Amino acid sequence: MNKAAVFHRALSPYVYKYDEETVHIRLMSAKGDLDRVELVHGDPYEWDAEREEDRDWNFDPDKEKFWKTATTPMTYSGSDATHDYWFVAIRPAKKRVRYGFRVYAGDTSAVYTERGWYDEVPLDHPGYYFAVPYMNAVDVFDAPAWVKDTVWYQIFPDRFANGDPTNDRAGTIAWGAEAPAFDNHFGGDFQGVIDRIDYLKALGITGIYFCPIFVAPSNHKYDTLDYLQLDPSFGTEETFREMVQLLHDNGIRILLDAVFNHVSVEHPAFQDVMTNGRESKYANWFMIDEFPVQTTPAPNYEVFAFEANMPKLNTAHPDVKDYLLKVGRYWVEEFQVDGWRLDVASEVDHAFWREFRTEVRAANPEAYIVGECWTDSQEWLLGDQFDAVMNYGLTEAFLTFFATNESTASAFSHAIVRNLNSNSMNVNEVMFNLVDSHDTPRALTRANGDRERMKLLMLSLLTFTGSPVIYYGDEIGLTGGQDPDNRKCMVWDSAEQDTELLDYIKQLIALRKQHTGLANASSYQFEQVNDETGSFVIRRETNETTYLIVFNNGPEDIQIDLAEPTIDLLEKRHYPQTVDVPAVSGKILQVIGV
Ligand code: ARE
Ligand code: CA
Repeated sequence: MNKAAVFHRALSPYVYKYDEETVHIRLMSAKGDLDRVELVHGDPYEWDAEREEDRDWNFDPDKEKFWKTATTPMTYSGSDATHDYWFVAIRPAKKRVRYGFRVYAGDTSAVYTERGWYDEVPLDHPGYYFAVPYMNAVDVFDAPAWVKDTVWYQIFPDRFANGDPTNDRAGTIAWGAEAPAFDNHFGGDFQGVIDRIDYLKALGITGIYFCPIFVAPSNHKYDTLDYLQLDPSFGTEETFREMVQLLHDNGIRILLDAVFNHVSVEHPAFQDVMTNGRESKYANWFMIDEFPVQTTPAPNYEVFAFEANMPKLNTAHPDVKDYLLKVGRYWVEEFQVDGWRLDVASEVDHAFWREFRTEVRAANPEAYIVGECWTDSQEWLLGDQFDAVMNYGLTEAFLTFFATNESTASAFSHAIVRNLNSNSMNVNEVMFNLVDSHDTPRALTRANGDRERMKLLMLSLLTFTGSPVIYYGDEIGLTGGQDPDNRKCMVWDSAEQDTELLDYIKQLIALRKQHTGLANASSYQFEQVNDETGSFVIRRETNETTYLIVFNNGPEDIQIDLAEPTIDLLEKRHYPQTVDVPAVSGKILQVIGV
């Protein structure tokens, strides 16, 4: 037994309140070390019945006492490269629980508590154990439920559709006439989205994430000049309002991009500091090393990355907070925007994000808040800041397996299990899951243009737990390397579109909407993982439905024998007990339920 590897902390994602009645508890252990794990748990104030008269709030080491405990088996929920994960959900009668773990390896067992290891369950006092002291309803993670059922579409506004050439800025290039560059514009706008509503409805997406739309000098608009003004090349407030209304009327939600880490060097506040130096009333809006401010040869103030044209805002300053919180509220209140994607979120302070959540949720209690964090994001996902993050941790696992076929089925399963166990299930269910974006090469390019690999990648994304995102153009076979090549103009000539890929993705989106179990099931279980054939089966279960999704990532056509536990389920639906899965393809089997 490898006790050193057994790990639990009394905090998310190892223990958390899944809902007002339910506590989820996880334990990690060395891969293959433990045969089974039991949760030992009880009410911290409840003693064994026969000893009731002994009830004594003060611990009396001389008195023999018996704390009342129960035992509940934990389930093995998967492994990554080095650890096994164990899970249990319990519903404490009095919304409080003390708990520990009895672990078994071969013919040995031991009890792991907050105070360390014991041979037997220490019954003299619950004080030894990990605790959920009390489950206050307001502390339960409250992401908006509509996100689970949303299929997102990310639009880079300048490149989706040019519906109104009259708002094109000087120098705008004819649609698709040149390769995208860091400084060229193609005239995409809100009218273009309005004109293409039938395309979006036919695709089946139910949410659009717009890259920044506020006035800014660049073509990407991540260098904001005024958060309360739409960029005129995208259209007027009236057209924006018309677009929002039309999208909402068609069941499509809207997410805007909040770029609060920094502004443009041309922002009036920064320009005032450049002119008036220390005397400027905005001097403390930024982090200036010394005056006078200089932008060359290197900025003497904090910036995003090394970008002198992106001075970092001091979001701890009360005036900056007021300014930005007003923005966060304004677009939700005035235009019914459904939420925010937060740019460079992990570099802005937590205190600001806590106030931001309060402000935005006051304006719309159902607003979705998703941060751009590329690494472990636990400290933003405790329920007081973000609902989710852009799940780039998953992106690389998906691409290196399905797109480039560089990793094995077991390595893929390890990466997914690790990702799912690094966040609470509440977060996993509303994660913003993407295979590419305006900041990465396109998935089809990573797949070297292989449409079958792209289809398998989309099958995985669209049957995964959480909220899937399609980057505009991926559905019709757009390619592109690193920024700016990944921001080509959308292709509207169907003769130039990969209509087979488009039809396949439309079917997947329709399936996901028809079978809510694929969107809402919290379980995501790997079975039959086979590195020789590059195949595995995913089991997803809700109370009334079980889905098996079979994947064959390898070059050979194969047959997958659905393992024993599945066959009895299969009998109920008379599905074949073996499934033929051609090379580089997958299938969704609904084995029971409606
Ligand atoms: C572009 C080029 C740069 C070039 C610059 C010159 O990419 O190489 O130096 O132009 O002007 C926006 C534009 C970009 C532009 C950038 C800077 O969209 O086209 O760069 O501004 O001018 C990290 C951050 C993450 C950030 C990415 C870009 O963590 O927050 O870098 N993403 C957001 C937006 C971007 C936007 C900005 C930030 C700035 O989504 O579109 O860029 O507001 C690893 C790391 C990540 C890293 C990621 C990508 O995975 O873990 O931390 O993201 O690589 O580089
Ligand atoms: Ca235009």
